Amino acid sequence: MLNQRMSASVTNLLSRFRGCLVGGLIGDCLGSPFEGDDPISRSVLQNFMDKQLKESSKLFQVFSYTDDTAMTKSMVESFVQMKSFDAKDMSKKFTMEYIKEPKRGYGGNVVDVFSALNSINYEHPYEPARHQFNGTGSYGNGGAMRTSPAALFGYNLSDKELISLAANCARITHSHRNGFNGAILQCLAIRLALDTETSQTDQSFDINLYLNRLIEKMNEIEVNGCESDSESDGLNTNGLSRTPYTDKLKKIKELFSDESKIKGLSSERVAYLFGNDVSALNSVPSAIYCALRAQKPIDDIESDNPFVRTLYFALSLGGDTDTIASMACSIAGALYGHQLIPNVLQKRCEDIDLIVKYADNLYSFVSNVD
Ligand code: F2R
Ligand code: MG
Ligand code: MG
Repeated sequence: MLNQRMSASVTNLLSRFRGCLVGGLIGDCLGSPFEGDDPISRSVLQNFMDKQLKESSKLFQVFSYTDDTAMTKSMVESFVQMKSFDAKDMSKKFTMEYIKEPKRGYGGNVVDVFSALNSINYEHPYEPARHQFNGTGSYGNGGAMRTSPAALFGYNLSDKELISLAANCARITHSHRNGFNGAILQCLAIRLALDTETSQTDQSFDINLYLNRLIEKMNEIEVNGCESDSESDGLNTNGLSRTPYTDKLKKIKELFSDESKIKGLSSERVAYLFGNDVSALNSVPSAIYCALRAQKPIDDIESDNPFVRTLYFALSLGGDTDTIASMACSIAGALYGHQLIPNVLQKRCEDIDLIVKYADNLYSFVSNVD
């Protein structure tokens, strides 16, 4: 039986679930060749994208996924098998996946968490992450990059319950408040995208409303904390803003209030304003910016498809391209649905069929609960 949230919801929810996971996979696979580069020129990228969008390339290149997708897959597998969130099982799945395929480009320090989890037999799944970085915890974007399954599995939850789910999934590896708050923000950005009606003719939607809702939620979380906050979660901000995500979202809103400001903003400037590195604070707001900016045409990006523009713009920021593109394209996929994602881009990704199946599994779960 469909519950209240589902029955009142937007059109094409299955397509949006698929779009979200497939978008994340495409961003990761096509972003990984550029990870660590400086902002990338539009001509280099146009060549790259033209090649990837061609069906008839002689050597049809398929790109491997990285840690972003490896951990996303483990999240889905844990949710689907356990039919609930089980921190012990999820922490074990992350670790087993890493042991099976360690060369997926994992973060520099998160591998120590896997090793510690394994040595304590997953009995206290939040403990190892708390000891990272002399007890401050990781503020890397590893919690945010894999959060899309939480947004889908938690589709029927209240906002409060979803926020707690996203935080708890992230805290297995990221106990710094900027680490798990980044995961919460990315999760809420996907939830809002799933709920946002887009125009059938030009895929437009109300960006101001979208940002107002995100700002309201993040401000509440950053000011009051979420249920997962505790003394050791990096609440001491050492004189920095206590609301860094809200501050960046407000800046994004300010820019979008003036079309001329947005139009003139280069990729370099976006990377400078919002970041392009492996910290969650310097990548999640950037990913949201890319997904929103791509709703309208962008100078020098030759595509009338907002999903393709999202990918393109996210890659152009340089830096942590696989992760920023993965997060941006998850949001774009949840907004526009699977049907807008070019088939040829999907075929370029390792495990595309499995990812579609995983999206269907999550959709079945949320549409069958009483
Ligand atoms: N690791 C990478 N890319 C490196 C190059 C990969 C290469 N292409 C290859 O093939 O090998 N990418 C992946 O890592 C990011 C996610 O990282 P995650 O999971 O957050 O890891 P970690 O180790 O927790 O944090 C990452 C780095 O952030 C800094 N850091 C975090 N918290 C800190 C703190 N409290 N104090 C100081 N520094 C902190 C550290 O430098 C960590 O190593 C994604 O981009 C993914 O794609
Ligand atoms: Mg990666
Ligand atoms: Mg990355």
